[in-house]
Amino acid sequence: MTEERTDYGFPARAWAGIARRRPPGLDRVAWRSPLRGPWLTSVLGAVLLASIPVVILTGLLSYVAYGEQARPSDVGWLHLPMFDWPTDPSWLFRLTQGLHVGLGLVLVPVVLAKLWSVIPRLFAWPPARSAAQALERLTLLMLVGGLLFEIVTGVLNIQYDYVFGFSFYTAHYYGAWVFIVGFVSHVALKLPTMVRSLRTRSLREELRTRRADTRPERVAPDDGAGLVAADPAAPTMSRRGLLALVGGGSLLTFALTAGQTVGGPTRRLALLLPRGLDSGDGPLDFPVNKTAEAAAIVTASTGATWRLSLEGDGPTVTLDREQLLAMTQHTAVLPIACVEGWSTTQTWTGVRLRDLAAQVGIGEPTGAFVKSLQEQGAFKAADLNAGQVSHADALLALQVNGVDLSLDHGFPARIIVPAMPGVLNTKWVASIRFEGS
Ligand SMILES: Nc1nc2c(c(=O)[nH]1)N[C@H]1C(S)=C(S)[C@@H](COP(=O)(O)O)O[C@H]1N2
Ligand SMILES: [Mo]
Repeated sequence: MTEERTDYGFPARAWAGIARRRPPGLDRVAWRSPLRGPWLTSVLGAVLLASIPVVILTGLLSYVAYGEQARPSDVGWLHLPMFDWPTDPSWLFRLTQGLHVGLGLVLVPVVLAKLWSVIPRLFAWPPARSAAQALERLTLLMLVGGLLFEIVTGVLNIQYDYVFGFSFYTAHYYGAWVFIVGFVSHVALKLPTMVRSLRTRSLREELRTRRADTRPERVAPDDGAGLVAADPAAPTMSRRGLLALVGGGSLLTFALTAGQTVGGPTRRLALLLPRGLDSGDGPLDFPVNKTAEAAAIVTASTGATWRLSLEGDGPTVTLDREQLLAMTQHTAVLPIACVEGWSTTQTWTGVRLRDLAAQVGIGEPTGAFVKSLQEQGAFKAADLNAGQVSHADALLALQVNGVDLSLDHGFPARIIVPAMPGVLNTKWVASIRFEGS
């Protein structure tokens, strides 16, 4: 006699045993909120479905914008097809990165509410009833695990809290792919349910319903996906109240973040931006990513003995700051947009990079490698692409807002190029090697 088997291939009797042996405590957890149900989950899901692709796309664009060199490690076959990051419009990276960080933060309350809305499913026992369901739950693990990992690493990064012993960049990138696989599978599996569930109630009606009139969702016994409480408690808030709470949470997050990009007095509100608020006097008062002290830049090396060395076709040319100031100066209003989400637009003056390339016999630069005086740390060098070296507003800045750069902003000279990620705008430049002809 052959024993009956489940889809897992387990003997049915053994599986029935596992199913019966619910871990202690699980059945005592009673999820009784009368608000939970497929409609509520679907409303939150629809918001995330509309917005998360923007966060994913802008995140992947950030990877492209960084270019090859800024990456601390090789990501193997997850490498994306690359294109040269453009220089126009100059606010491009400010927009894409601001959206990535800003929208990512604003969605946190929505994500938490959605997790709350499906939590009974987390405690479902047995964990899966068929092979298909086991696979679905694996994609859920990638979805939820990946998302929480991205939120935690992302938030720690903008807090400058590199508590983890691995590269933020690599971890956030790998985590993103785990999440993307989970997200795409989840949408593919659940989209029909979401659409169906959204039709079961009217949002407008729901926004008019008071707590006293709030009733559990009515669903077919096999269609509630275990979300609707079997024994619902009396409502402590309406669905309207819950949506307002989530929306309010998102608005508050927005208010505490937007200042980091809007700037001016609103920057004081940007509590999620722990950059020092006092970063210099008057024209120099805009955020400093890393101070000269933190980068171990010694004042001696930036003083009168400082020389810029230029390499290209032929012998190396060295220039001091006076000689650079004697060259044609160009002024451009350009943003610094940091990967951490903050940005600021300032008026920079200095020598065009293409004029410097001409000094070493390169009439048509196709790239440049910039090195800083900085000896340690991650951002001490950068590779610029052809567009970035040859743009008319691509500068080796000597001044900002009409005054000499401060040491913290990169004195004696720093790179500033339109639409380039903040990190590549090297401060305390020591040398530039131009490629081209
Ligand atoms: N040498 C060097 N250049 C650097 C950095 C650095 O740490 N070292 N930080 C970069 C980063 S991440 C940003 S966002 C900008 C910030 O410029 P700011 O401090 O003048 O605002 O400088 C870039 N240039
Ligand atoms: Mo940055």
